[in-house]
Amino acid sequence: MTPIQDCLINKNHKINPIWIMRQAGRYLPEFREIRSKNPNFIKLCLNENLSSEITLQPIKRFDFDAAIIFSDILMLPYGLGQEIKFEKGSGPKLGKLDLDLITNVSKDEFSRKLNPIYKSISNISSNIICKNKDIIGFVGAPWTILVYMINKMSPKKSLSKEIFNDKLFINKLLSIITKFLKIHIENQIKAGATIIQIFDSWAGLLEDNISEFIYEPTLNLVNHIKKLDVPVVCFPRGIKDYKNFCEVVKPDMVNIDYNIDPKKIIKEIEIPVQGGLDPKILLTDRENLQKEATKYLQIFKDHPYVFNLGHGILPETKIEMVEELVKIVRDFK
Ligand code: 1CP
Repeated sequence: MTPIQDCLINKNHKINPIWIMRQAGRYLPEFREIRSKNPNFIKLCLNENLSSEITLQPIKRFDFDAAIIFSDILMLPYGLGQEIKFEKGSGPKLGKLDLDLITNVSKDEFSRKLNPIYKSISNISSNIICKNKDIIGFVGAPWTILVYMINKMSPKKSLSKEIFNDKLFINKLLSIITKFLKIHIENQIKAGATIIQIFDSWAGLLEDNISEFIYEPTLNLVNHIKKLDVPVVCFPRGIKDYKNFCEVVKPDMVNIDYNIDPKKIIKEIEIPVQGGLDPKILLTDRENLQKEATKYLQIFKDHPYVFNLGHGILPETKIEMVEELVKIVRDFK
């Protein structure tokens, strides 16, 4: 059994598994090298040989307990035919959203467009380096995908709140997105994904309608994944009430963000927990890293806990600090 699956099932497991969000990314020189020769990000995600190689880069360096497939949550709008470009420095830019067009996309057409991702998962899962490791497939939560599809860029850049006024439109779009997320998840599992993580990076944008726009569509996905007999991890970043989220959505594990007090979580949440450490801690020094990482390990020492960060690793992170973090987690007793 893999270390993470053991942690999910066995309350008395001893060692905390570790992997890192965005572990295949710009902090790695070997990733930057491939990226510099491949300026088109979508094409890179759809190059099964290169995406497999990138996925394995952090495994070779740090021997993490899970490989997360190198792809992007925004491959979903791409699969639905919405234009998408990643421009240097300004993040993703999406084209016109045509509801009639995406309503008529067939399951086969969608799966065919994203097929290199599934081939890459299958490559990785048969690679000997991944023996006894989980292969993490992932999707964006319906709400987060909807935000990008309607806003057409990162809400970090700009967000006009009026776009969320048309509830009928939102519900229609959420239901199309959810239908295709299920197909994308099934395809990833068939190809060899052993865990699915749902990233709801913009869950924190909503103050009203949380139940309708976040809980219900996510619960729908979670129930679907459970039927496929694969554990599901939710990351509802920025949500205020993790306890309530877990009670309603019931994922197998929840990834907490770095604004959440782990001492509060340990009292409130019974299910396995993942993550939490602020990625900025990796930009400080070894002593501080030791102190902050040990804080999480101590707090969760009698709770099923997978070590991870409270958001993606930052591109300016030094390799030595990641090596140090892995050592701290593996040496903790
Ligand atoms: O070289 C580059 O500039 C590419 C940077 C990059 C990378 C490495 C992007 C662009 N996506 C990815 C890969 C990626 N994205 C992975 C797989 C690799 C891994 O984790 O090791 C995963 C799981 C994601 C997920 C993802 N993409 C999320 C959810 C997690 C999170 O960070 O909140 C989101 C929101 C995206 C959208 C996205 N992809 C890339 C950018 C610049 C953005 C926009 C982020 C924003 O709105 O600010």
